[in-house]
Amino acid sequence: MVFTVRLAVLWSALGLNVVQGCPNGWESFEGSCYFIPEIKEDWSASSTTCGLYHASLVEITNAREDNFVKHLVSKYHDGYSHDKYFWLGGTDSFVEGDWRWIGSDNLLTYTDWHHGEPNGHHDEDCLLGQLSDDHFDWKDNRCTSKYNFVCEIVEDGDGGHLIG
Ligand SMILES: [Ca+2]
Ligand SMILES: [Ca+2]
Repeated sequence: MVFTVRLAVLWSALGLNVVQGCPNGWESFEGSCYFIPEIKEDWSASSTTCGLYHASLVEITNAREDNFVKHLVSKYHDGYSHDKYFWLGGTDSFVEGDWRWIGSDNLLTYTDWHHGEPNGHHDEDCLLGQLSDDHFDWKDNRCTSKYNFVCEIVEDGDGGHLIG
């Protein structure tokens, strides 16, 4: 896994475009590529790390993608059973209550908030996915907590995956 990650970074560093498919170790779904690095970081560092792969923290825009990400984190959870929290790309750190995706700056349209969330107001400005039994839903959380996270490379306009 470490080798494939380094290879993906190397490709990015060389500015090569992957015309179809995803870098080794990344999973493909409806034109995007997804990856969960084997590290835990705070939200900002997670966002920076995804950027090293020329990706962003994942942006979930519909129920299909939500379901795909649920399966992705469930699979990761099978290997690391204590890991059930994953940073997602949403934040309201700029304007309280104005939730946006960090990659595109779009407002959240589709949401999957856990009952009663978001509830942290100014204390919780980052979007956390929580895996519990058969559910995967969202809560706002303190951005400084360290968790796993999901990176996404979005397909470019020409139908290829722009990497670099
Ligand atoms: Ca907030
Ligand atoms: Ca909360």
